[in-house]
Amino acid sequence: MRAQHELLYSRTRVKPRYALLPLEGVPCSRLPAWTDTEARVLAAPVLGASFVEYLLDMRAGGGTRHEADGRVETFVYVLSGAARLSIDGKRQPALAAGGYALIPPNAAFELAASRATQALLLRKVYEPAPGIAMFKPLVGQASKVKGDVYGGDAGARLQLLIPDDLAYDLAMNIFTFETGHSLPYVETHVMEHGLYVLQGKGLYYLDDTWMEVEATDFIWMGPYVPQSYYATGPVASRYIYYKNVNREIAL
Ligand code: UGY
Ligand code: MN
Repeated sequence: MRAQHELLYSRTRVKPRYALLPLEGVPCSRLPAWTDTEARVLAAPVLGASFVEYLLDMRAGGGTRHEADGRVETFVYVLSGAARLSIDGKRQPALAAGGYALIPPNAAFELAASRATQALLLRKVYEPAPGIAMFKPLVGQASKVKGDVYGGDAGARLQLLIPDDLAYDLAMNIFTFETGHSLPYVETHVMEHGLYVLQGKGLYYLDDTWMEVEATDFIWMGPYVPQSYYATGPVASRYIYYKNVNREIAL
């Protein structure tokens, strides 16, 4: 928010095939299924995305109780704080910063913040595939996931939070770039991204324009939007992003 005597300006860009949403421009709302929680809707079908992504701020004791609907899968990633998670009534390891879970559409879950907690939450209609069984719930911690050298550049590392397995129809990855390192080319692909910058800053190439981005920015990239990234420092930059994978393209 700017003081009344300051000019208004914004890096926000909303285009038909991509959007850059600096957090300061996204107001909070509340959701019926979440108590003591403020939600910012980062991506939604009305934007052009085929998934929903929220940034959630839960007060201590806030959270949700979710019944399985057999249709929508949920990914949660804790940015700060700590939360208790149960899946189908079974207590899971507590989720602290970097803790995450992927819950299949046929499972119920409860999430409760033990103290003030910020988390990203993504919801997507699960796409079944012939001969592929439904995956089991997955709970992990990002700091325990190995970072692979990307494109032969040790200054660019990729962590796959969800195993590279046909059972999953989505990827959630964390990219870490040392200052001055970049994606090796301008990518153009059918998959979408919902991307949240965790740390640092850089330049994102979206469609045909370089744009400055920094920690807490969200980017939606629709199918086939040309994209690339340079980390500009002074600290390494990291972002977490969603990608739909492993399924035939519907006709
Ligand atoms: O996995 C990806 O498509 C990734 N390289 N894209 C991105 O970081 N914009
Ligand atoms: Mn990409």
